[in-house]
Amino acid sequence: MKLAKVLTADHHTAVAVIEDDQARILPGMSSPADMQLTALLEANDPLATVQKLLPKSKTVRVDQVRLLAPIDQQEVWAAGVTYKRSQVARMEESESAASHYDKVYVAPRPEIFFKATPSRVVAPGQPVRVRADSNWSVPEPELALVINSRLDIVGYTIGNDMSARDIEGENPLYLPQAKVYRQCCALGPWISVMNAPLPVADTVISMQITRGADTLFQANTTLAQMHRSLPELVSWLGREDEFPEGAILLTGTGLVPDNFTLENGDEIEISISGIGTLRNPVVKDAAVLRPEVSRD
Ligand code: DO4
Ligand code: MG
Repeated sequence: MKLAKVLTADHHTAVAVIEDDQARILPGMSSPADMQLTALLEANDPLATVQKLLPKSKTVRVDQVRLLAPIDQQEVWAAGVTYKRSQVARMEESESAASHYDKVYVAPRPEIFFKATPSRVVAPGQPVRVRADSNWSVPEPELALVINSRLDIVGYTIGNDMSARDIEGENPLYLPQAKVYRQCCALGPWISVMNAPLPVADTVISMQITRGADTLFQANTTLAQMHRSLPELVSWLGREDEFPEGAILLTGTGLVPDNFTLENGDEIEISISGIGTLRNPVVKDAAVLRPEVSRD
């Protein structure tokens, strides 16, 4: 079932079930508009809860609503170096930190970092940003786990962990600046809620980047290439931490374009089989928002 957060034609935020070209808008529940999705994800059986609401839904064409990012108040976290491809790319970009990436790939404790608050997350069709102070930035197409407050994986969506590789490569202590900034993450197009775990061996993640009429990058990988299991990543995220609203966990990238940087106007398309396709244009300003201020 595809559970989307939508903006209706009369400007209301609602949760809808997407079926082909139709959006079945669920009736509002007792929780506030910005917690309706969370209320469903927190239910003991989200699929059964939605099924019960469907007879009271209002059906419109999908093009009559706007898809919002499928997130309420959840924090977005991300795992890193979970695929060999990411380990190799990181070791190449950062001479000084190469051994850290090597070690974290095989260590029991994975790399997990804070990625975004909801205000930094963009919806399908909305621009993701390249920092104006980065000359080497890439999208990272990642399976995103939707987790409730009990740390159950209740759904899956697509995430783009935008990354400034030059900033991250210069010094690993710059990682938060390379990863967390305005419009640094895209999520969507909806949450796939399934009654069985995602089939790891068969799930394909693909990414295409276009500039005008040219395709600059096209590649795919599968979840089977991931070096860790999904429950393993969630259990590390939940160690000594609590997520009263649930959380979104990006699971790392298995695709890293070589000799490539995103530019203003590029288009990114990320597909994950069994979930859907997330498309976003890229924006990069000519100058940084606030110029450098010197020490004296
Ligand atoms: O350590 C840097 C970040 C790694 C990452 O984001 C990834 O592997 O996806
Ligand atoms: Mg990543």
